[in-house]
Amino acid sequence: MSLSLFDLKGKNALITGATHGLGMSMACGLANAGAQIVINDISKEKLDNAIAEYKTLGIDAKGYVFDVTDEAAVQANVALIEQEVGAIDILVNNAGIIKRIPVLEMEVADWELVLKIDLTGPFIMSKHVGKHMVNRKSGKIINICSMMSEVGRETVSAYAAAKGGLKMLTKNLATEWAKFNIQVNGIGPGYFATSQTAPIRVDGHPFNDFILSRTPANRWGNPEDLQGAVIFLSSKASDFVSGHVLYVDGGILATLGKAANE
Ligand code: NAP
Ligand code: GCO
Repeated sequence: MSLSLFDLKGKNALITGATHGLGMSMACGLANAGAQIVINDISKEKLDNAIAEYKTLGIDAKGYVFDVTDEAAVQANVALIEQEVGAIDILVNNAGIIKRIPVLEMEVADWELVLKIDLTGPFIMSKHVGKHMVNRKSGKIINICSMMSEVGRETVSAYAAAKGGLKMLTKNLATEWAKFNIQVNGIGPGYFATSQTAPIRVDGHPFNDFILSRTPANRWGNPEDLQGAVIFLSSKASDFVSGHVLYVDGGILATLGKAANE
C-alpha cells in the first residue's frame, strides 16, 4: 500500500475557525501532508496572529476573515479564495461554539445562536464550496461533529442538537453529492484539551475526573490526535468512504465505563 494515497500535494484545504485549537492542529496536519492551507476566522486580529504562528511552523497559510453564518460573506470569500488561491479541494467545517446552560434556563436566542454557528454554518459553507466541487466533479468535505452527535449530557442540549444534526447533514450531503465524486464525512472528537473545554478541564473539576475515568485511554485528547483522521478523510485513501463519522475519542463511545475504584 503506497503512502502516496495520503499525499495532499497540489490540494487546497479550507479549514474554518482554524486560528487555534482543533482547527489549527488539523490545518497543520493537512499542511504537513502537502496541502496548501487556507484558514478562516471571525476575528481579524486572531487571524493575523495565527498566520504569523503558522509561519513560525514553516506553513504558508492564507487567511480570510468572515462569519460562517453570513451567507453573502461566505459566497464572496469562497469566490475570492477560488480566484486567489485556487480550487478548494478540501473543506473542513470546524468553526463552532458551545453554551453549557440547562434547558430550563436557556434563552431561545442562545439556542438559536448555537444551532446557527454549529449547524447552519456548515450548511452554508458546504453549499457554496460544494457548488464548485460539483462543477469539478471532485471534492472532500469533513464536518467536525462530536461525542454529542451520539450521546447527550446535561446542559449541552443546543450543542447536542446541532452536532446530531451535523451528523445527519453529513450523511445527506454524502448521498446527494456521491454522483459528483464528492466524499462527505465527519470526525467526532472525544474530549480534547482546547480553550473550548478549558472551563471543565481544570484540575479537581468533577467533570475532569469523570472524563479521565470514563475514557479507556484515561486522558484528554491532544489536538494532534486528530491529524491522522483528517489526512485520511482528505486523501485518495478515503475515496470510497462517505457518510461516515470517524470517532477519535480514546475509546469512550465503546464502553459503558467502569466502577469508580475498579
Ligand atoms: P474553539 O477553541 O472554541 O475554536 C472554535 C473556533 O471557531 C475559533 O477559532 C472561533 O473563532 C471559530 N468560530 C466561532 N464562531 C465562528 C463563526 N461564526 N465564523 C467563523 N469562525 C467561528 O473550539 P475547539 O475546541 O478547537 O473545537 C473546534 C471544533 O471541534 C468545534 O466545532 C467544536 O464543537 C468541535 N469539538 C471540540 C471538542 C473538544 O473537546 N474541544 C470535541 C468535539 C468537537 P474565535 O476564537 O475568533 O471566536
Ligand atoms: C462538553 C464538552 C463537549 C466537547 C465535545 C465532546 O461540555 O461536554 O465541551 O461537548 O466539546 O463536543 O465531543
